[in-house]
Amino acid sequence: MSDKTVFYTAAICPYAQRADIAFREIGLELEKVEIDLSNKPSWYKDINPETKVPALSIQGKNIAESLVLIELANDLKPEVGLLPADPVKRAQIRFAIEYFSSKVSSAWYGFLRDFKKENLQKYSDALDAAYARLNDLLLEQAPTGPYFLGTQFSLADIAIAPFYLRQEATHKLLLNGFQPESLNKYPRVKEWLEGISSRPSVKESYPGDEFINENFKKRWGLSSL
Ligand SMILES: N[C@@H](CCC(=O)N[C@@H](CS)C(=O)NCC(=O)O)C(=O)O
Repeated sequence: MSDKTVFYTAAICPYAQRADIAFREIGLELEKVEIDLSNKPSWYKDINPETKVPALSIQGKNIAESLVLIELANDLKPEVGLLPADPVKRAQIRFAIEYFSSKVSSAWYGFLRDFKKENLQKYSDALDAAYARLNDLLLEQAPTGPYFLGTQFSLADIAIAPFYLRQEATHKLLLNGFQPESLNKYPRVKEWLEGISSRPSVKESYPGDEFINENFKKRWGLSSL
């Protein structure tokens, strides 16, 4: 097995973008291989038997799963500070990642699966409830952002940004710029979501709203509401 570091990714995939951001943040030198998810090469199962992206070949080993890979990025270069040393803060970061995924992203996926105007209010209510809680979590860390911890960019921002960007893309292009009420109610949440969206590693690893929407429209058969 070669000692080359190879990152297997796909532009559409938010999980893969998590790893991409983390590798950029630590300045990991790697070769990038784009996997066509609609026509996966047969050799890819030797890299990741689950045949999902992201995966990384490093030091002759193959590692998969986005949350494992962003933790690996932190472990390779702890001095960058993507995860602070304090065990309680580390737990709070991991909790925020899990919370966003189970409350915000799952409400969004649920809405996409049954994409109708009459479901918008329920979706909006779910976002408002989640952002109220996230506001508390953010204020517990720091009174201002732009990041989850305040000024230090961390794994919480890395794990959440790719999902937020894709959600926003659908809000802008398929929901006529819809925004949940809570974003105006909680300036710390708004500042945080803007802060993570404009981080260079996040912007540079994002393929753009149009690309995401075209792909979603094809995959989910969506059109603007
Ligand atoms: N739990 C995995 C999820 C990765 C995942 O679902 N990747 C999707 C693309 S976004 C994939 O590779 N799908 C291909 C397939 O399921 O065949 C992670 O966090 O890395």
